Amino acid sequence: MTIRLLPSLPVALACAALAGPAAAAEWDMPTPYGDSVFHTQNIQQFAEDVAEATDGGLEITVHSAGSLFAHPEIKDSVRRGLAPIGEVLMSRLANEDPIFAVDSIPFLASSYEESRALWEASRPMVEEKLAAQGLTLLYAVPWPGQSIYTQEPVESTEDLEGASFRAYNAATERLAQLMGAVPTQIETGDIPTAFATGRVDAMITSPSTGVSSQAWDFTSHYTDTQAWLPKNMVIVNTSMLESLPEDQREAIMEAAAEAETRGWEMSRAETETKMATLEENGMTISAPSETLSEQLSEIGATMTEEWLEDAGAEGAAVVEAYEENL
Ligand code: PCA
Repeated sequence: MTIRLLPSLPVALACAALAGPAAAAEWDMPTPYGDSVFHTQNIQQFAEDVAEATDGGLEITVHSAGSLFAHPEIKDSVRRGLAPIGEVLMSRLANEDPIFAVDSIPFLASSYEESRALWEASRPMVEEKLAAQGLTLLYAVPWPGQSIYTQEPVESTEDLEGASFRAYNAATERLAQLMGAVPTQIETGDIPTAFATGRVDAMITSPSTGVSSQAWDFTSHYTDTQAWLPKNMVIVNTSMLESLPEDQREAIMEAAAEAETRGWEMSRAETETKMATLEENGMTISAPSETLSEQLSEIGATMTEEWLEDAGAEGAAVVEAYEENL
């Protein structure tokens, strides 16, 4: 007697037909920032849009606040396919290529209009650099402008000399050094503890991060420099994207384009509302003094020069395209 281990072809086909449509794909999505942050809320909406457009065929589960992978590991986890999709601060990849840091130079692009022009000028190159690593850029959204948080009023960079200054990328480290402060890298979730334990005395970040970290608990002055708008970007593992059925791929690309438009609007709206929250909680909001403005724009010029030197012909091409877009 022969024992048949495999069902005959007709039986296999019948089983497949009974199983109905292909099982839903489930994607885990690591992100660095907390649930109350507008970037995360935008991503939640993106995930809902994808689920809806695919009739539940592609479910994206968002793991916020570095709960699945810590911020420094997110890009590599997506590249290696440990997570199909994730979010990172673009300028955190500056050590791989200076192009990723173009949005973190003080006063190169400090309004939403300039920031948009810079993004249009730099996007193709960012996409190319990511593609070389098997990654596809889905979209990018800026944080509101970066402003200074301190205990005491800041009239000039001399007031920050020797201060421990919280940094979140290479550019904020360099900025701290150029102001005579001492940079320390701290993730957003660790900001309150870093101030409470005296590891840092000052920081530069958006009103959004000021509010999500309750900056009024450990600083009292917000100096409204709005010096640059660094972006978060959502990236996907290209081969995992390509392994999806075409309609699901299209659903992702469409939801991503909507998330980009929505995210830029959310960011712009946050600048005012979150500054108001800082004020309601007792922080003093002030415009930078003339001296501070001059000093910071000089530092911006230095950092632009350094970046251009670093980024070579590619950097020059991006800045040229940016100026044409303005
Ligand atoms: N918030 C993030 C990046 C820029 C921002 O506004 C942070 O402070 O780390």
